[in-house]
Amino acid sequence: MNFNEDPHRRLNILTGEWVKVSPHRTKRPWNGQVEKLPLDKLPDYDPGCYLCPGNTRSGGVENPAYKETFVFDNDFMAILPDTEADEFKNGLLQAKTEQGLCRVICFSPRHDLTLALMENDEVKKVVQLWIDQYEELGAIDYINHVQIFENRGAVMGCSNPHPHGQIWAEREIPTLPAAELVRQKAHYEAKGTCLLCDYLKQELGDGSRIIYENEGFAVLVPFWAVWPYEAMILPKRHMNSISEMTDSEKVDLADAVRKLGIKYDNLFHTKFPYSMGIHQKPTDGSEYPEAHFHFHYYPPLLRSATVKKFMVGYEMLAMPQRDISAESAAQALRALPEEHFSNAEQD
Ligand code: H2U
Ligand code: ZN
Repeated sequence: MNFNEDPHRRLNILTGEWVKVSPHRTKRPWNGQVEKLPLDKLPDYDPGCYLCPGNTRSGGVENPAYKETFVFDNDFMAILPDTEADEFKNGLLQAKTEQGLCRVICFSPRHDLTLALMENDEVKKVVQLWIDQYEELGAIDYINHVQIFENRGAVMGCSNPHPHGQIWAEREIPTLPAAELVRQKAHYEAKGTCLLCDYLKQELGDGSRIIYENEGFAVLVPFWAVWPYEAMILPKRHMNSISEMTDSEKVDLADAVRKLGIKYDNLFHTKFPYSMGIHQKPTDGSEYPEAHFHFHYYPPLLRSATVKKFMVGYEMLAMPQRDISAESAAQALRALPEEHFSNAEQD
């Protein structure tokens, strides 16, 4: 089977789902077409931004004059801490109450920055904040899962460019991380080894889908990527959660997050939109030795700063499909500079 010629399907080992790959539709990995749109130059402080230091949010609360990172309880939580446990069953209809809380994390007081444009030690503070929040929220009795994520860019439905992420912490383990844990556990029980440790060993040996690596982390396009430039960040050491990182691993994670962000932005000379998030050990008190923490990045752009991939038609009705192969996407990202284009242009 020729990965670059033959239509085929690939297995997502984390979910058990398949993705269709139609590589013959794009013979060349990278056609070099880049629409260079002018980047809207943002001010470093926006008086109308609800995340900037000192500004007032919708609920009337004033943000402190924060200097590094800042966390607050979301003023419009999607799940609430005081919802009582309740179940509904009527014939085939079922429902359950959800209990939890939502927080917003500002990565920087600077309105105009992004993770890709911040310094490594600043991103390391974001990493530390993720760890602190995971531990603090995970310690709450009824919180069994902490989902940390970032949703970036107007195409992803994010209206505020101020660098920020979110956390939803809740009683139930949500469906996607739960499905990945089932697969990781099955592998662990059958083979006695970690699924993602074994996968990473194979990817590092092969190299064709590796985008970037440092001592502690690998950044790669998963073999089963669905989104054109989908990526994962994986620790090289088996760790169940972000709490287990050494100080140098925190530095390496910050570096991996930055480098992937820079390469993404450099791909189409834009603030590359994406949703990213961390999957790790639930906080229900169980051990989960099979869990290998990792980041998923799901970016929608396909060919330029404005042409995105739509998950419609066949994909909504049948299964996901992609044209460019995971290997071509990784090759394009690997080849890009590790300096952000906006800094390079200033030099
Ligand atoms: P996005 O990451 O999708 O842009 O969401 C930002 C969050 O900020 C969103 O969940 C919250 C919204 O509820 N928010 C506040 O908590 N206070 C505000 O004053 C505005 C927005
Ligand atoms: Zn702002």
